[in-house]
Amino acid sequence: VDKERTFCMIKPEGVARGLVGEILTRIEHKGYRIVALKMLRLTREMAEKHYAEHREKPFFRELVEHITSGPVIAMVLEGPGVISGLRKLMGATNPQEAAPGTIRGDYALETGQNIIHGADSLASAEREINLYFRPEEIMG
Ligand code: DAT
Ligand code: MG
Repeated sequence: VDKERTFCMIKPEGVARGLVGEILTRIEHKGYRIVALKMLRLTREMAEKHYAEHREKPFFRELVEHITSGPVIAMVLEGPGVISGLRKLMGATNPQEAAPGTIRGDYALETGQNIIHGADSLASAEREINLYFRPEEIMG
């Protein structure tokens, strides 16, 4: 669907390293529309909701510490196939396995510092968009 939407976040290390412009450029050059965007610092509660699917993982605590460690950029992206398309722009979860040319492949080395988050399915995209944005904050 042309109006498919996904949720994307530039994680604290991406903001701290000054990669916001580079990442937004890649997203826009691909042709996706940024239909909502904000900078915020996650509370522990928000982080635990965001990563609820990983609650039982050994790295959950670390994950919550990390995502709350500094400001992030949260956004809603729109375009044909944007959910899987963003995942392709991001590259593999482990940046050492991410292909060159992908965001993680080009700018990261550690799984725990992999710069960018993107929803992995339609259900996740809808859940995450609603976690961060009110309907009136999303430009149609
Ligand atoms: P992705 O961010 O590619 O969707 P995921 O949903 O499996 O990956 O995991 C969420 C985040 O958790 C990931 O971006 C980095 C961290 N993570 C994943 N696997 C990890 C591991 N084995 N050790 C430490 N951190 C991990
Ligand atoms: Mg994931």
